[in-house]
Amino acid sequence: MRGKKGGVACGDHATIKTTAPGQGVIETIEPRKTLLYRSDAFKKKIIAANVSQIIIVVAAVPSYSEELVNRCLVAAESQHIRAIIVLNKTDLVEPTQNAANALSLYESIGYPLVKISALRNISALKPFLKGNLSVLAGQSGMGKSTLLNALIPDAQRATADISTALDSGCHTTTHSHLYHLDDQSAIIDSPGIQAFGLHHVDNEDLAQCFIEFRPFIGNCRFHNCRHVNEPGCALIHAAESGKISTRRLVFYQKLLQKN
Ligand SMILES: Nc1nc2c(ncn2[C@@H]2O[C@H](COP(=O)(O)OP(=O)(O)OP(=O)(O)O)[C@@H](O)[C@H]2O)c(=O)[nH]1
Ligand SMILES: [Mg+2]
Ligand SMILES: [Zn+2]
Repeated sequence: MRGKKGGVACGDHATIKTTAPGQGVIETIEPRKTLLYRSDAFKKKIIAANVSQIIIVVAAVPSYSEELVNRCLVAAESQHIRAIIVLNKTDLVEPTQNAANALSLYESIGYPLVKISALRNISALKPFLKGNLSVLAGQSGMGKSTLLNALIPDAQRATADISTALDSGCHTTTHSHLYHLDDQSAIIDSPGIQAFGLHHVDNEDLAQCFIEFRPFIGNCRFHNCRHVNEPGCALIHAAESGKISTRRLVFYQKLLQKN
């Protein structure tokens, strides 16, 4: 980039002016189709530009955070980015079982849940990659870079043992990198994320980002219902009658307060 720093993200399309053989400067960045980012009150952190799909990578070891999964889903929905959940490390059979049970909720509301072992077999994921620009996102240590290496052995992404003492990853990947899979498909490996700020998602738009809430929105007694404790709330009623999950409604309400 000439002059202004930053501004360009992995996945951007740019026009470049060559200044010397093998060298150039970015002149312009084309308008973005999507922008996946997180934010707090002070700054925004871009994860990737122009992606059509986010692949949320989770594993039973180290334990994944359901809150982070929910936050990734909200960020994706707010940008109309397709989301799928990959449960990695299925070779760790016993711990994986609990995770699979907990994640079946997301499958039931419409998100594909793809179970793989990046170390042994990733074939279940391959059909989802066709025709997409995907980004691998998730906590440190879930196996994003291991998965990328399984897809593209030449990539030789650094991976690292998880620090089991802390039950967390150790932030091995520090920079995003895009890899082409074929003419129409590419995938981005990104650094592990610990916290996913959603300051940029307005409270009024939040309920729409919970896809299974959509059929009920608009049916509340009050048109400006926040779906917290209002009488005649269609979402609270839907949760009480088992049509939507209380877990997700509670998470929505929690997010509403924080934002
Ligand atoms: N048992 C098992 N271990 C795996 C699997 N996939 C990855 N791992 C291990 O998990 C650890 C972390 O993997 P990474 O690929 O570095 O994780 P990452 O998500 O890229 O982590 P960051 O770059 O820090 O965000 C490594 O020790 C991997 O060998 C798997 O399918 N099964
Ligand atoms: Mg990595
Ligand atoms: Zn309501």
